[in-house]
Amino acid sequence: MKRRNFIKKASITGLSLTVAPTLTSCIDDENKSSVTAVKSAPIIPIVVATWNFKNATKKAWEVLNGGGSSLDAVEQGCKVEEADLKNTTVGKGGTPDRDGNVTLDACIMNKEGNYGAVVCMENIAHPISVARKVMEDTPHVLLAGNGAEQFAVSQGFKREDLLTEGTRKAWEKWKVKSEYKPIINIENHDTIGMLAIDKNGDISGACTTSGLAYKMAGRVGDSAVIGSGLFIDNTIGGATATGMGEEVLKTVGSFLIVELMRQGKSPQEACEEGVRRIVASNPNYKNFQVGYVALNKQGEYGCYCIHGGFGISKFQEGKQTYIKSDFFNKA
Ligand code: SD4
Repeated sequence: MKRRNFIKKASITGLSLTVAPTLTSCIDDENKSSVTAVKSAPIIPIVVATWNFKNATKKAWEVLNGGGSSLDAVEQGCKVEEADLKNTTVGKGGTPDRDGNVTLDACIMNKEGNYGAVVCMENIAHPISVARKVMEDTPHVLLAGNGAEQFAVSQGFKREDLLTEGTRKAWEKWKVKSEYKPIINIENHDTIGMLAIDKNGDISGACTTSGLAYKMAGRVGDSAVIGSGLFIDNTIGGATATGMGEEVLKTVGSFLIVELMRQGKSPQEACEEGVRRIVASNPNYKNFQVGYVALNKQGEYGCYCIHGGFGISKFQEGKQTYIKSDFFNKA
């Protein structure tokens, strides 16, 4: 029986859904089978993140396992990727815009529903920590450009050149043709969005990126915009996104997914609906990728994307897993 029919039937017959197995379209790479059976009690702590960010989820897990808050876990986890020069879409070593400037977007959201973000910030290697400062130490939620950089410096962050030898050379090569053509899953899609539930059962999230490679100067994507790249509601769960930010922004993707979970959808069903909204309104979907991951307060997770190749990393019960996401475009 199809899961949706099962749910329909179950609600008509009054069957309890809390003990029913929830099959997701995520595939556990190690077990080669569908995962995420519902357990009656949440299995926490747990951290999930976009892509195969093993080191980041490991760091977040260490924080959670040591009794740390989900907020500390997502900040510390994301910082691992921001510091990794091999990751060319996050933090230092991120790919620059068309003019050769590395501009970073990041946001963080806590269990109280507070949010802090920086967009289009240059010269500061850890935008996720600046975003947290914006949330905790200013009366605002979002600082942009020079203002964000100045605020960071005033808080003790040091200015540094974020362009590396490798990203500079790649940009110079790109300039020869100056073609703006994102390549699905390759050039532009390694943003880290992370969701964690700590031992107290509280959820937080963070998202950090250098955005689309060779974007126009001043371009801001979804990652640091509340409700688009990230949304957290501690009574429901959270969602985060990676991929073509313009499409996520237009559908307010992460907020949509959390609201769908509020209405009773599983994280998997909500992610699938989030992707369908994009595809339904955009015949051009074959040319770009969007991937979502969601986590509810029961510790259930789900992920879905437009094209194959996306996956999520998870750390739960002391074990790390990479989970391949199912996808829409099977043609
Ligand atoms: C953006 N969503 O700026 C980001 C890009 C991304 O991996 O996810 N890169 O549109």
